Amino acid sequence: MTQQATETHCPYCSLQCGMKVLRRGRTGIETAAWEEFGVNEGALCRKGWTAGELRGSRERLTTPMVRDRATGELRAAEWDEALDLIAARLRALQADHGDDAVAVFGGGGLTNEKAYQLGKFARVALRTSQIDYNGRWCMSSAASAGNQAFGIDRGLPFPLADVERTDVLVLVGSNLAETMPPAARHLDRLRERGGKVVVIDPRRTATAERADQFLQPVPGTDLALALGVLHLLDARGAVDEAYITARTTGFDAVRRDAAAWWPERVERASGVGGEELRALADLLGDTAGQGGRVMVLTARGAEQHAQGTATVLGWINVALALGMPGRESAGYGCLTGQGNGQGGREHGQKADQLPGYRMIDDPAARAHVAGVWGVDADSLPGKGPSAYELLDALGTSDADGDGPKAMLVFGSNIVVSAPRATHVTARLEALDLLVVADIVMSETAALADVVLPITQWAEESGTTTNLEGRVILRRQAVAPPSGVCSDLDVIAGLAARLGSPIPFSTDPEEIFAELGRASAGGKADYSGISYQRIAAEQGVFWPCPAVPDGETPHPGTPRMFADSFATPDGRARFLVPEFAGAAEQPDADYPVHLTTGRVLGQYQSGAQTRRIRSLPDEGAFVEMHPMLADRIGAHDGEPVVVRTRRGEMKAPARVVATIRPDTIFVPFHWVGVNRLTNDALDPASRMPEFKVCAAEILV
Ligand SMILES: Nc1nc2c(c(=O)[nH]1)N[C@H]1C(S)=C(S)[C@@H](COP(=O)(O)OP(=O)(O)OC[C@H]3O[C@@H](n4cnc5c(=O)[nH]c(N)nc54)[C@H](O)[C@@H]3O)O[C@H]1N2
Ligand SMILES: Nc1nc2c(c(=O)[nH]1)N[C@H]1C(S)=C(S)[C@@H](COP(=O)(O)OP(=O)(O)OC[C@H]3O[C@@H](n4cnc5c(=O)[nH]c(N)nc54)[C@H](O)[C@@H]3O)O[C@H]1N2
Ligand code: SF4
Ligand SMILES: [Mo]
Repeated sequence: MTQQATETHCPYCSLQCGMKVLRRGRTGIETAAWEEFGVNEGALCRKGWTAGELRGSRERLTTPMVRDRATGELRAAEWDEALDLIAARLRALQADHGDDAVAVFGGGGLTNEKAYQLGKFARVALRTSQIDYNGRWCMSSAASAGNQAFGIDRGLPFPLADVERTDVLVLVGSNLAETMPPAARHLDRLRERGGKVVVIDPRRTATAERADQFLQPVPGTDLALALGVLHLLDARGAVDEAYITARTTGFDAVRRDAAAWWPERVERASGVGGEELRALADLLGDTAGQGGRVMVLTARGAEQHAQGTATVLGWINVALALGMPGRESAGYGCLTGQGNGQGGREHGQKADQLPGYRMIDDPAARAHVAGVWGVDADSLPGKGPSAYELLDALGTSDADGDGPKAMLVFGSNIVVSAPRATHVTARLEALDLLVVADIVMSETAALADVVLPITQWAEESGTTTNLEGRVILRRQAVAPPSGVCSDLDVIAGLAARLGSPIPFSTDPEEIFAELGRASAGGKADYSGISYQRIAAEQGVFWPCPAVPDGETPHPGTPRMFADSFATPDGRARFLVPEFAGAAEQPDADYPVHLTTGRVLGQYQSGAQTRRIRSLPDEGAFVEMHPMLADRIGAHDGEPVVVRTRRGEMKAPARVVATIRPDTIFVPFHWVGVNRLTNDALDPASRMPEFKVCAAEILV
C-alpha cells in the first residue's frame, strides 16, 4: 500500500524542521525526513523523530473534563456542557467584578492563527486587558533590546544559513547543539571554511565542544564581558568609525561608559580573566580589521536575567561598534525558542500588542485593527500586565483592587515552567475558575476546573514563524481522534456563548487571510503571504506587504537592515546598559549560583516529551563540579538537596568537570527547580531571572 506522506513541520522548537508525517496502522503516525526543506535538509533531532508517538497513546486527552463540586474529582463531560459551564461562570464573574476578572494565558507554541484568534477573543469577546503568554519567559529581553536598538524585533534578521558564512560567530548563552541540533551543522561548516566559533557559557556544553574560544563566566555577568570587549576594541582602535557615523546614534555615551570597563574590573565581575577577554577582543578586532564578518547570537543564557535587556544591548553595541549589522552574514541575532516563538509575539497574545506587532496603546493601531475586526476602537481594552505579574495577581484582593478570578490557559504548563512556582501554583489554586486547553493532562491541567482536549500538530493546519522570521505551513496529516477539538473551535464556541459582537472563524486559512489584513502596515506585515505562496516558496520571510492587483508580489524580506534600520531616522541606537549583576548574589547562607536550562532529550515543561516512551526520562539532576562535590561530600548519582530563599528540591548529583565550581545547573523539564528560581523581573522586558539565583546545597 502506498503511504500518503504530508510535508509539515516539527511540533517543538523554533527551528521548525521540515518533516514528513506518514500514517502507521489504524491510528498511528510516524515522522520521516523531508530532504527538500532547506532549513534542516532532512535532519531532525530525536524529539522530532519521535514526535508522532503521542498520537494514539493513552496519554492523550480525548474528552472534556469538569471538576465535580461534590467529589472534587475531574469527570468526563460533553463539549456543550463544558463550554456552557465556562461561559456561564465567566459571565457571572465579569458581571460581579468587571471585565478584567477574566485572564487569558497563551503560548509561543500556538500557531499564528491561534495566537491571533486568542488575542482577538480576549479583547473583543471578553473585553479583558489581562492577556499575556509564556513567550515573556523566552525571548522577551532580546525582543525589547532589538526594538530599542534596531526599531524592530525579528529574532534573526537574516536566514539561518548565513551563520556558516560569517568569519567569527559569538554564541552568548546558547547551547544549540542540544537545543536545535540540526543547526549545529552550520557551526561545523563555518569551521571547515576556516571561521571561528566563540561560546560563552558557565558550562562547557556540547556546543562549547565545537568552539575555538570558550569563555566561562559567572552566571548573570555577560554584560560585563560585553562592556570589557567594547573597552578593548576601542582601546586598540578597532571600532568602525565610518559605520558608526553613517548608520548609528549614541556611540559617544557608550564609549565613555565602556572606558571604565578595563579587564581587571571585568574579571572581578565575571570571573573571566583578562587574557581570555583580550583573546576574544583580538579575534574580533583582527577579523573586522581585515574586512571580515562577525556575528553575535544570544539565547536564553544571556537573556533570562533581571538584566536581560541590558545584556543584549551590550552585545548589540559590540556588533554595531564593529560595523556589522546590515552586512551579509554578520550582525546580531537572537535564537528564538518555541515553535512559534517569533509569530506568537507578533499577532496579539502579548499584553501590550495588537496584530502585526502593533502597540495596543497607539491610537492609529487600535483604529486599524478595530476596523478589520468590525468593532469600535474605543471598545478595545488597553495594555495589561506581563506574564509573571498577571500570575502573581490571580485571585488576590487588596487596596488596589482585585486580581483576575478566572483564567483560561492555552498552550503553557505554568506549574512546571513559571518562576517561583510554588507561589504561582498557590495563585492558580486561588482562582474561582481555571480552564486549561491541552493535549495531555499536564501538571497545570491537573489543577483545572475544566480541561479541554485539543488537537495536536499533525491533526490540524496552521502557520508558524520560525527563528528566521520565515512564515511556514504546518499541514494537517490525519484526522483528530473523536472527542478532540482545535483551540480555534474552543475560542469560537466560547465567543458565541459569551455573546461576542463578531463571529470567530474556525478555518485556519480564512483566519490567516484576516490576520494578514490586520497586520498590513504594521512592523510584522504578513499581508502579502498566503498558504499558496508558503507552499510554493518554502516559506516567506516577513515583512511581506500585499501589493495592488497586477503588480509583482513583494518577495518577502530574508535579510534586514542592509540600507537602514527600522527606527524613525533609519539609524541604529547605541544605548548605555548599566551593569548591576544578578538580582540575588551568593552569601554565607546561599553560597552557590544556581542556573537552569535544557537537555537534548526533553522539551520545555516535559508535558509532551516525558510522555514519549522512547525519549530518556531520567528526571532532574544537579550538575556540579568535582571540587564542589568534594567540599560538601556529594557523590555522583546520589541525592542532594538544593535550597533557595523560595523553596527546595532533591535530585541526584551529576558530578562533571565541565561546570564552574561555584555554579550548579538543574534542567527545568521536571517539576522542581522552578520552586527555587527567582521572580526578579527585567525592568523593560519583564523577563524573570530564570538563569541565576543564590542557592545552598546539602547532602
Ligand atoms: N532539547 C530542547 N531543545 C529546545 C527546548 C527544550 O526545552 N529542549 N526549548 C526551546 C526553547 S523554548 C528555547 S527558549 C530554546 C533555548 O535554547 P538555549 O538558550 O540554547 O537553552 P538553555 O539550556 O535554556 O540555555 C543555554 C545555555 O545557557 C547557559 N547559561 C546559563 N546561565 C548563563 C549565563 O548567565 N550566561 C551565559 N552566557 N550562559 C548561561 C546554560 O548553561 C545553557 O547551556 O531551546 C529550544 N529548544
Ligand atoms: N527554570 C527555567 N524555567 C523556564 C525556562 C528556563 O530556561 N529555566 N525557560 C522558559 C522558556 S524559554 C519557555 S519557552 C517556557 C516554556 O514553558 P511552558 O509554557 O510550560 O511550555 P511547554 O512545556 O511547551 O507547555 C506547552 C503546553 O501546551 C500544550 N500544547 C502544545 N501545543 C498546544 C496547542 O496547540 N494548543 C494547546 N491548547 N496546548 C498545546 C503542551 O502539551 C504543554 O502542556 O518555560 C520557561 N521556564
Ligand atoms: S531541532 Fe527542534 S524543530 Fe528540529 S526536530 Fe528537534 S525539536 Fe523539532
Ligand atoms: Mo523558550
